[in-house]
Amino acid sequence: MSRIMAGRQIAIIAGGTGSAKLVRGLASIIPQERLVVIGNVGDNFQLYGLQVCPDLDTIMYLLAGILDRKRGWGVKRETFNMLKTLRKYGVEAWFRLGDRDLATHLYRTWLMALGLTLSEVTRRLAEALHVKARIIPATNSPLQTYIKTAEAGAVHLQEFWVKMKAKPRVLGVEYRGASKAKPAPGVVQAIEKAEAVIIPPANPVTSIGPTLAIPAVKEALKQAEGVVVAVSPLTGGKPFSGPAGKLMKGLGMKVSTLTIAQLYQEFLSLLAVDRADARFKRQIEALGVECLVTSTRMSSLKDEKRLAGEILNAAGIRL
Ligand code: FO1
Repeated sequence: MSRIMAGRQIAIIAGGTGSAKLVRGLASIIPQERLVVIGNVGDNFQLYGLQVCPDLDTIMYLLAGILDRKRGWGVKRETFNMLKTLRKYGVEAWFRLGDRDLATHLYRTWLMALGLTLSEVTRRLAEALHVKARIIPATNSPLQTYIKTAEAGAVHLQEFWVKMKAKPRVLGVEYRGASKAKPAPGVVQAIEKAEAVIIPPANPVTSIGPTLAIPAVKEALKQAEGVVVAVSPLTGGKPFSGPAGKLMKGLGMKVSTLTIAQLYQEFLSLLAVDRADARFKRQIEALGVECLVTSTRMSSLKDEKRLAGEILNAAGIRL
C-alpha cells in the first residue's frame, strides 16, 4: 500500500471486547498519543439510573492498564458487593456491575446530570486514569442498538446478549437514533485526517454497525485521506467469539469474510483476513479492496503485537 500521509494520528473505529485485543497490540507498538479511538455507543444503556457505556469503558480500562483481560470487560481484581446487596433488596441483577466499575458509572452519571456531554465526560474519565490516547464516543446524540427477536420483540443489545444469553431468534437490528445522530466533536476530523483508519476484528452488527449508521461518520470514512484498514472478525465462516454469526444470519447475511468486505467496501482500502479464508482473496480484490492474508487469531499479547505490526506495515505506517 503506497498512500503514506503526512498526518500522524491513527484513528480506530472500535467496539468493545473484540476490538480491545488489536487496540492493545497497537498501543504496545506505537505511542498511545497517536491513537484516536472512536468508541461504539450503541451498547450504552441506563441501569439503576446510571449511564453505563461498556464499549467506551472497555477501551478506557484497556488503555489505562486496568482491564480484566480474562473477561475482556470490567476492571481487574473486581468485587461485586454492591450487586450482592442489591439482590438482598430483591432487585434483579443480571448485568455484572463491579464495585470498582460502579464508580465510573456513578461519576459519569453525575457529570452528565450537571450538563457535560458524553464526550466531555469520557475525556475527563480517561485523563484521570492517565490514558494518553484520545477516546471519543462516536456520538453524543442518543443512539442505542436494539435486536428484533422472534420471542421477545425488540430488546436492547445488553438484554439480548447478557440477560437472554443471545438465545432468542434474531429477526433484525435497529440502531435507534442513528439516522439523526451527529458525530461527537472531533470524530469526523479524526477520521478524515488520520494517517490510517483501523477497524479491528469486531462484530459488524453490534460493534461497528452502530457507528457506521451515523450518516456523517460513513461519509467521513468515504472522504478519509488515509487508508482505511479492517480486520475480519471471522475465520472459516465463524466469529472468533461472540454472537456475530447469529446476528449476521438473522439479518440475512452470509457469515463469511467476503460479507465483511462487502459491508465495508465503499470506504475500505484493505481487509486483513485469516489464513483459513485465503480463498476469498480474489473475490475481495474484485471489490476494489486489497487483501492481506495472515493469522488473525489473537490469543496472546505476542499475537496482538504481531497483527498490529502487520496492519500498520500494510497501511504504509512508519513506526
Ligand atoms: N458481559 C457479559 O456477558 N455479562 C456481564 O454481566 C457484563 C457486565 C459488564 C459490565 C460492565 C461492562 O463494561 C461490560 C460488561 N459486559 C458484560 C460486557 C458487555 O455486555 C458487552 O460485551 C459489550 O457491551 C459488547 O461489546
